[in-house]
Parts: sequence; structure tokens; C-alpha cells
Amino acid sequence: MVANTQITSPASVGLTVEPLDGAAFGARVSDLDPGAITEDQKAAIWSAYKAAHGLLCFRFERLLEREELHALTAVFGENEYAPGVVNGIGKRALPGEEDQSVEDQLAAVRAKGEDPLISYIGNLNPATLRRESTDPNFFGEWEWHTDMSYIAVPPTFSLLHARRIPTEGGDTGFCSQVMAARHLPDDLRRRIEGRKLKHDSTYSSNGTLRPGMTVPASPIEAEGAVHPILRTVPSTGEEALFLGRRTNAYVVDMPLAESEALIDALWAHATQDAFCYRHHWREGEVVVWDNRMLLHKRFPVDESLDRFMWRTQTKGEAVVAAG
Ligand SMILES: O=C(O)CCC(=O)C(=O)O
Ligand SMILES: [Fe+2]
Repeated sequence: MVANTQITSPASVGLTVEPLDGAAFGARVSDLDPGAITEDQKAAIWSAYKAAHGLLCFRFERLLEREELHALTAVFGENEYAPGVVNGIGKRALPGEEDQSVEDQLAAVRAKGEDPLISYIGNLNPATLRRESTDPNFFGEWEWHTDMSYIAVPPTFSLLHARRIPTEGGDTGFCSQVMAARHLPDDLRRRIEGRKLKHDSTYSSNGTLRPGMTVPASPIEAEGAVHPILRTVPSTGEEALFLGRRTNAYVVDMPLAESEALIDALWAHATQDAFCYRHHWREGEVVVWDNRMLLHKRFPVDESLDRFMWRTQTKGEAVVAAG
């Protein structure tokens, strides 16, 4: 992969774009005013995203306003509702609420003074920034995943804005599935040719049971969207492996034992160190990744420390099979 030799930006657009240290992909973007992003800067950001194979880390010297994060999100696509706000987007309709309109659901969220485009990830109360009681799973390691791959049209880009970062721990790992596809051994490629994978919706990436879900008897019974295992990323034309997450994954139409062995072999290949980068956060940063190209995971956080992020995402597109 030659990505990191191509990462620059013309001086005239007023951005500094540099390769990420110690990574085979990813770029750092500085000097952007998030309240006044120009058309030239948008074009430079898109070039950097392509050269950096799907991962950009924006450095800011202060915390962003909501509207600034929304404006930066809109550079990458149409702003999508946060998971859990609207039925069908990381939320299952409660009994009797299946027919609720999107407008009604949004009105209920806005009536509480909440922003339907932002989710809060952390152990602080989003309004008071005081510690609040937090599910113990929050602090452990989160499994490798791509966001919401268990729905038919998963969000394309996710953005995380670091508002409170622990002095140690809580890094986020990224793993290039474009590199994984490029280096796929021939025998594995043959075994997944034309195959589809079911992406389980039972658990969130920290292992918590999602509201309304029950534990399936086996991966065969698990509920979730089915997608091709090898996909094409339309923005770059590259191929990427699309594994979603390991838990309850199932290769459709295969005996379970064979599916398990194939998925284990794919994960061992896909998450090797040479394809991965571990991001150590700074407060103020916004990291943007393309879920079509990268897996990510959260490293553990010490229970005595604070970690708090704002998160947005962009609307997705149906998954395009490779080839
Ligand atoms: O907090 C993190 O570092 C990652 C959380 C995550 O998986 C996400 O925001 O999609
Ligand atoms: Fe995630």
C-alpha cells in the first residue's frame, strides 16, 4: 500500500495533511476551521480520505460546537440519525409503536432537548459531565466491528469527537479491510467466492444485549442482515473484506462447523498487526472512518478514569458485492 506517500494538500486550501505516525494508512488533518469549511477544503479532505484509505484524524485545539460537528459530518455524506433514535436505525420498534412516523419519533427526542444526530459514548452524564453509573461492559475491550452491519443499509462514515480522554487506555484500533482483501490468500479467496455472511444484531460491540433482543440458539438462528463477504468500495473502486463482527457470524448455506472454521480463518487473516493502527486520542480530535474499508475496536478503559465522546454518522448505501 503506497497511501502514505501520497498524502499532502495544496498550500492554497489552508489545511495541513500529514500521514499518521506508525500506520500504513490514515492521515492527520490540522488547521481546519470547522465553522467555515470551504468547497476547496472539502475537495482536499476527500482527496486525503482516498489517499489515506478511509481514516482521517482532525486535530482541533478546542472542543467543537454541535453545529461544527454536524458541518464536518456533512462533508462525508448526509447526516444520519444516531443509533437508537429512530426505529430501524439501531432501534427495534416497541410493541404498538411499529407505525410511528419518523417525524413523531424525532419530535419526542427534540421535546427532551436532545439532538437526534448525536450519540454520547462514555461514563459521564452528557449534560452535567459528572460521572454517572455505567454498564461495566463499557470499560472492557470492545470487539472488532464495523458499525451497524446488522442492518441492510449500514452507515458509511462514523465520526467520533473526543471531549474527555483518560490519561491512559481507551485507545481505538482501526484495521484496513482493503489491505486484508489485497493480501487474501488464494485458498481463502476461493472459499468465500460468491458467499454471503449473516451479521448478527443480538449484541452491541461491547457485548451488551441490545434492547428487545434474545440470545439465539446458534448463529444459524441469529437475526441480522446478510451481506457479501467481499465488497467493492464505490468511492475508490477497491475491494474490501466485510466481516462485521465475529460474534454469531454465519456463512449462509454452510454447515455450522464449516462456517465457524471459515470465519475463524478469515478473522485471523483480517486482523493481523500489519493491517492495523492503534489511535491514542487527544481531546478535541475528530476521527472519521469509512465503515466499508475499516474495522475498529475500543481498547479497555480504567474504571476510575473519565472518557466521553460525541458520535455522528452518515447515511449508508446498499453493500456492493466485489467482482
Ligand atoms: O469509543 C470508541 O473508541 C469506539 C466506539 C465505537 O465503536 C463507535 O463509536 O462506533
Ligand atoms: Fe463502532
